[in-house]
Amino acid sequence: MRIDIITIFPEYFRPLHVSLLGKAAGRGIVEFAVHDLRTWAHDTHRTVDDAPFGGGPGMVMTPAPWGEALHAVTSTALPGARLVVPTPSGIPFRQEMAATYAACDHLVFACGRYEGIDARVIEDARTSMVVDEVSVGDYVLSGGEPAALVMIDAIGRLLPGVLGNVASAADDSFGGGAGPMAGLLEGPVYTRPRVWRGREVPGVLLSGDHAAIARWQRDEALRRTAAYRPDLVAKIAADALDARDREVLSRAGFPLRGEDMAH
Ligand code: 6GU
Repeated sequence: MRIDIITIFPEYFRPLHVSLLGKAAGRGIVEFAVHDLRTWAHDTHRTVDDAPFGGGPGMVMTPAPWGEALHAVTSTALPGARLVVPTPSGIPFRQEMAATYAACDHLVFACGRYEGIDARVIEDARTSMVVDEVSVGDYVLSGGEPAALVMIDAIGRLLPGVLGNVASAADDSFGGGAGPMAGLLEGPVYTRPRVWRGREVPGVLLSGDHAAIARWQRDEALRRTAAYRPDLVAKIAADALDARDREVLSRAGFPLRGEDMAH
């Protein structure tokens, strides 16, 4: 996979050379190219922003440098290249979108600062490629750079050969797909020592009883999801909850729907 990033802060992307993504890049699984937007700003001050038409606070990124930058970067685009524009007013970035992007050969991230990029840049880009305006959560960051890093990390770890254990992606919170833990947050995990500061690892995990372990892990996942993300529990299909699931949720004080009780 090729990932181009256009930004006024190229140094922001140094973390791409670290850890899992750095190793994937070293092995040729992903190739990163970070471009300084100011390369395409031609006045003496290399200006990339201006006051917004219509008034208001902050500055808007001007269209000319972006137009040239996107032309330069996409002139060598691979077929099916997609443009991702991080913005708090975009569609929510979710695990399924990370999986969709991980199946692409070429992604271009256009990182805006200030109050955003002149809207005509996105309109114009849409005439030649698929463009997604994407948000990483309901809070405001000072620019698209940290959001792009978050998305690239989520995408990169899904690329074939990046994760050591192929099963580990399917086990993640949100990664369950059609698996038994689909739609649930992952519960707690433990390792040696068996006792630490007087706290014991739950006995069932040492029992060797794989069915009991799986059931306990599902109970914990249900409890955690009910406590932290009741919106996710509400999204689970009624027929995906067995009697024990409903008992665990009910004891956790989670209000069960009529259709859940019918099963
Ligand atoms: Cl993608 N960009 C910015 N600037 N803020 C955000 C965001 C993106 N997602 C959530 N907040």
